[in-house]
Amino acid sequence: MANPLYDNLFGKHAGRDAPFLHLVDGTVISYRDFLAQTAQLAHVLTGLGLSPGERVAVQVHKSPQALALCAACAQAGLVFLPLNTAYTTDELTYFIENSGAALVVCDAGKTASLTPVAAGLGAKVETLNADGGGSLTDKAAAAPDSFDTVARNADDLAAFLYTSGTTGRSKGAMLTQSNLLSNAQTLAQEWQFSADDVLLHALPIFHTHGLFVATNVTLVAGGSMIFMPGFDLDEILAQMPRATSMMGVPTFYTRLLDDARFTKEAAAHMRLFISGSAPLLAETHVQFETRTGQRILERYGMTETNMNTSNPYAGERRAGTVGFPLPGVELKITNPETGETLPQGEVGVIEVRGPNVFKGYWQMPEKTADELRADGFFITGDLGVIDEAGYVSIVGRGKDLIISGGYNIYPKEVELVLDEQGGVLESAVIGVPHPDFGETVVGVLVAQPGQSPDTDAIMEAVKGPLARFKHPRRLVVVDSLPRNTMGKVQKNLLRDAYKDMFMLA
Ligand code: MCA
Ligand code: AMP
Repeated sequence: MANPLYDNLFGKHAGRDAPFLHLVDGTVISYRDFLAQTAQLAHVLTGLGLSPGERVAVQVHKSPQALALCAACAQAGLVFLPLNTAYTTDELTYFIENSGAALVVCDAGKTASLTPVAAGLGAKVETLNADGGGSLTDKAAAAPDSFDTVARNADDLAAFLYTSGTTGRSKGAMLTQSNLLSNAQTLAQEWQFSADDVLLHALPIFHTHGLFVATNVTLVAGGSMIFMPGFDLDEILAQMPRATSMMGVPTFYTRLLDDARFTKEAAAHMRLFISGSAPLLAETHVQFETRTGQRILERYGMTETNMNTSNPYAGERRAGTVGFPLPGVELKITNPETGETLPQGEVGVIEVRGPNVFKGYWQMPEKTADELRADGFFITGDLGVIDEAGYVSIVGRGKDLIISGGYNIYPKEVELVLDEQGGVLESAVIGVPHPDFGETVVGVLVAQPGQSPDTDAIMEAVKGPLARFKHPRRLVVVDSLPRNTMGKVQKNLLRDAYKDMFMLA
């Protein structure tokens, strides 16, 4: 009987009294205690009648119990489906329906809106609140603290993460046990994580970055994490002297640099700062080194692939690049029209292949075929170039995507909502530079003839269908959208017209 993911991340720590989680209130949770809670939760999940391979949709605040629920899904052979806490009921309804989740776990405050959705699908609902209380942990408290791990194969599904598309609805990226495990093992080695590492963990645990990269790398190495509910600058600065490493989106680093308390001394105990999920400006990299004497290590990944490239731990961490393909990952730059591999130095679409690449999109064979080639290469939609030394740089996006503070926003999804609003003939949603979030959302509206859209009412109306981070930060009304001869909206011209909107003091 074996379950590679559970055995190699969690099971191998059975009985260890070493710390796994340090909470900001001073509580320390050992591996032994964490695994006991995991086992109790696994009993609850199987007691609810869930069978291996079924999906568990989870929209809960970050807590040790939420992480134990993820581990319990691995131990019980279930597919973990984490969901952004900012998602609205409209958004959640789609994810629950599309995934065919057998269980929905949410905050008690969400049960009234989600119970009817779940009931319509025959799914059960349990609660898990920000403080770790709720029906799930109540039941777990009475369960045995050891559990016979359910056997799974390396190729079995371990997680579903929804990622939006340039057209239509979100797609459930199916990640296998071996996708997650192989990447975590590679990263732990590349970044030289050990049992002595104490990782400052301020990322959410509903995305690849905080869940699979930060947590799984720590588990592979047997280190510990300072597990913070979210990004709190004061708390990060207070905790840094006892941490060795941190992973963050670029906003973490620009916020640190904006604070005079962040000095070389404040960072002296840290051996590694890692950035990803969005482009780190070369300027931020340089400022960081000037301030701390340390170079941020930038890496590049995607929900569908986990991590693909990384700057070297020991060699030169080159600003503005995402480093080299990870061991086991093949990366090529191709012509977007023909799919032909381009010579070194030319800009094209980044394609990757390796044990990290997902199995496909849940019940979307056409979308899978569009992006995942039969030979195993995944077409990322990112535009890149490889320099003569082999460093990969991301120079743009072939896909229409905005990344705000590390969260992805697909303009199409916002445009569909804006187009429905009173007085709006059509809309174009663009990303423009933002000092804190890197990029932010601007909606450009064209009025119906003879009408003037009420932008305040529109900002109110988007709250139902769209999570807060997707809301336009500004709406502008124009006479018409610029189009090329094919009739396609020229978003580059709009981006250029509004590029200084948030940057000028
Ligand atoms: C919060 N808000 C945001 C964002 N975060 N709006 C746009 N973009 C955001 N990222 C909203 C809040 O709801 C609030 O709205 C207002 O903006 C100000 O929030 P603030 O307090 O400043 O934000 P915060 O709570 O401090 O959060 C900012 C953050 C957070 C720390 C940067 O967004 C974050 O943790 N981002 C990390 C995301 C991440 O993990 N990405 C990885 C996915 P109001 O004013 O109305 O209340 S990508 C991935 O996994 C791939 C594979 C990869 O490569 O890593
Ligand atoms: P997600 O869909 O959340 O997995 O986001 C993946 C996307 O984030 C990638 O396709 C890139 O566009 C972007 N991304 C991740 N890491 C980096 C990075 N270091 N530099 C630039 N873009 C990045």
